[in-house]
Amino acid sequence: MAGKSQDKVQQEASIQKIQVLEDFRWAVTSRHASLMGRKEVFMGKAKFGIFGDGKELAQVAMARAFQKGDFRAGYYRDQTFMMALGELTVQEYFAQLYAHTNVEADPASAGRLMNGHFATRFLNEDGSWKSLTSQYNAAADVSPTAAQMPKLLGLAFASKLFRNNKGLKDLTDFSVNGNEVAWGTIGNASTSEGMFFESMNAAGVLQVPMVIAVWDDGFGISVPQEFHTTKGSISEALIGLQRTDTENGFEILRVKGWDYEGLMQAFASAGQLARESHVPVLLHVEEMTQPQGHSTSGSHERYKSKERLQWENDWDCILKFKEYIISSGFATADHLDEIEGEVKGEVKRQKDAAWAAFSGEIKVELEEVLSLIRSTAERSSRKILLLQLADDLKKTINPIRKDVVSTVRKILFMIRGEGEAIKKDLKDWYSQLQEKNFDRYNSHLYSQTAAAVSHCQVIPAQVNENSPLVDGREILQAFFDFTLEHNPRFLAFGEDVGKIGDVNQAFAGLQAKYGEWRVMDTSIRECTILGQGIGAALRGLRPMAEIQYLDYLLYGIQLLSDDLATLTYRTKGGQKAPLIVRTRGHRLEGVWHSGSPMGMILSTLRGMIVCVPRNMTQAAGMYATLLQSDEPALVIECLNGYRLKEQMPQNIGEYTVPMGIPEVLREGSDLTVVTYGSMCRIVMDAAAELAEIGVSLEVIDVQTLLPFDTQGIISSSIQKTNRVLFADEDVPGGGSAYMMQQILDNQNVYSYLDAAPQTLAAQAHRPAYSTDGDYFSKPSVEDVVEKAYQIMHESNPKKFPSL
Ligand SMILES: Cc1ncc(C[n+]2csc(CCOP(=O)(O)OP(=O)(O)O)c2C)c(N)n1
Repeated sequence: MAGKSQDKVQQEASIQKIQVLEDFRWAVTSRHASLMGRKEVFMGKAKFGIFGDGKELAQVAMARAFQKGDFRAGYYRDQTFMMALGELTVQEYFAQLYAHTNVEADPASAGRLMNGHFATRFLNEDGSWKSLTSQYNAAADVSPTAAQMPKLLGLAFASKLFRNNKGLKDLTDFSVNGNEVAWGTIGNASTSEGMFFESMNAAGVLQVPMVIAVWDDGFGISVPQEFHTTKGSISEALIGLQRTDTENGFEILRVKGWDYEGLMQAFASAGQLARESHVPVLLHVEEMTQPQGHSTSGSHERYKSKERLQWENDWDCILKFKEYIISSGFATADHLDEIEGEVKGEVKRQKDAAWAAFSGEIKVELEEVLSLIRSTAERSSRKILLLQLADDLKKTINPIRKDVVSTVRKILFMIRGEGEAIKKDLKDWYSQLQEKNFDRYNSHLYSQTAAAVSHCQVIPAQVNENSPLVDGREILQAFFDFTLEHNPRFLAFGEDVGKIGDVNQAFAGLQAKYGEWRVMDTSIRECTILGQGIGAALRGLRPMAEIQYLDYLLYGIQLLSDDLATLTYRTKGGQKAPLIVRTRGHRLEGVWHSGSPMGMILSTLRGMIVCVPRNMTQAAGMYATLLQSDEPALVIECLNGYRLKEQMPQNIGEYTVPMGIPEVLREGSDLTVVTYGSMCRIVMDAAAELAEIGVSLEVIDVQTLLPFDTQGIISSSIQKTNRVLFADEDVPGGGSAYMMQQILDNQNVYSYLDAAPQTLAAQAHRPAYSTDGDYFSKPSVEDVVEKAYQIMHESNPKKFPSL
């Protein structure tokens, strides 16, 4: 084979030199951003700082291997990677440190997340998808250690689907033949988390293109490595995952965090292997440092020995990079100093620009309000006090919005007794500011796009006397069949979902009909089943992840709460993952198969839709609505409803059930009973019994708990009956208390009530086993009858004597 021409060799050397110096520029840019960032916190200009110093070199190598269409799911040290990709300017970096609430200033989180939480925008302003294959993608970070792992698995899983499911091949804005690699980063100590191990095992089983880089600096805050990991090394501990000639598994690579050439090679080969062959790779980057310690919360001199601190100085990756560049002849020490000098100046310039933009917005508000307070003071009897408050506000060093708003609120309270003409200007200004501040700090908990559930088209189910009575599960089966046929992006997976079509057979026969890439089994790992779903939904698919029983949602509730439920909020509409989580719960048998922990769900999953269908007809309609929308949801089917008979709607797959609209199941005049799920049948039975003694119940099925009765249907009912009971099978103070709070706080029913509003719930313990266990643990027909009767007795003891 002929050797390379002299020209070619020279050309390659010059490209290499340009690249090396570019990488050097990024590494020192990032380092100076870290150094200046820490000072900003200590000067009181930002609340907290966590930085990527000591991890720069590996990240420029990762950026070189990262391609358009790829995804990153990492953590708070990844600033160099983001900068080197061109997805984070220094100015944006500082804007986040200051908590600048502008999306243009901080595109990752609009000031909602503390610094070091990275994200790119996947969506246009109207919520439609950008072309993800034409851009670099970073899934929005979360703070809990290792919580990026399940989503990382899901992002990689999506590539697997795109490569193998031919029905997706036209979705070229989302994937080109599943060539996209999902790159993860994690700290060495965080690999101790269960989520890390669960994700690693799943990735090995699924053989997905996931490269997980462990940034190993020997500590987790103050705790040294030997306390974290068996054998003190995650790559040693995981050696059993290593693939062999005959078995699938992981490729495991080790490299030093200061070794530029080694890093470039390792990331390039990891990327290639994952991209081409869908082999997952663990890349253990050892001997990293943390020059400024963990964060601004304290000094690492408290827990690192003198020797360790000295070692960290000597093996600093930028120092080593400089040595490498000089010894390879790419640049002289003077040239590198010159570059670093320029970089430092540029970092400072961008930092100052970020501060000017951040503080400038607040200053405008401050100046406006000062002038308004002064003019209000001229008309007010509290003139001196108001001028004093204005003066104090003006003197505030580095004022923030709270200073402005809190002064205005104090003044408005102070002058509450004065005439409207005096207060008007300030009140009007404050009310406009409240709107702006709502948008800055409180918006986007739910979708604000045209695809929000509230905008979905309502199509009623069509049933008539000829509609056949079938088992509830057959209605779901018909719905899933229709959806698999008509919506190529839809897929379902979970424990026992594939071959047998789930434990209650709503997917029976559908894997055989549509294939293993549409309806699939997973191993027993609730958290990463949800991660698979989040990742696939982030990449434009419509996954349905099944949790076999509601009781086991606990294994995944942290992920749903920290990641999925906050996603739209924490990116201010920059990313979405409209995952549908399907599960079944409420009544069946015993401590772990009949739970109804709605309180837990309602307090942790704000940001998700929560549907509680009373039967499978309603469930199928809810799924249809959700698949039209861009919001993530949890749907809890009734465990005891799969064999109950329902009429098969003629337009299965097409009819929808609106979200947040309760249904009146029975009209009545004495007492409104608000309930949902399996309790609907029990309350309806109780209503029939009570009717015989002249008590007329109005029974309302709320249908969805989030959103909750957006049209005031319950208050209309209470206006008629003047009494209300909230009934469910959660613990006391759980779902029933939530429903009562929603009505009392939001629907102003107090003046219509003739009796105290009440709740009826299960016992505080989990339900005991078997039918008797259920009877003595959960509300029964008799419980509802007696409770409703008691309310009637209190209103009219003569007509309803005590029991
Ligand atoms: C679930 C969870 N537990 C604890 C913390 C607090 N915490 C933040 S970072 C950290 C140490 C992480 O160390 P490591 O994974 O080695 O990453 P490094 O910061 O060293 O890069 C801890 C304990 C957290 N964020 N999340």
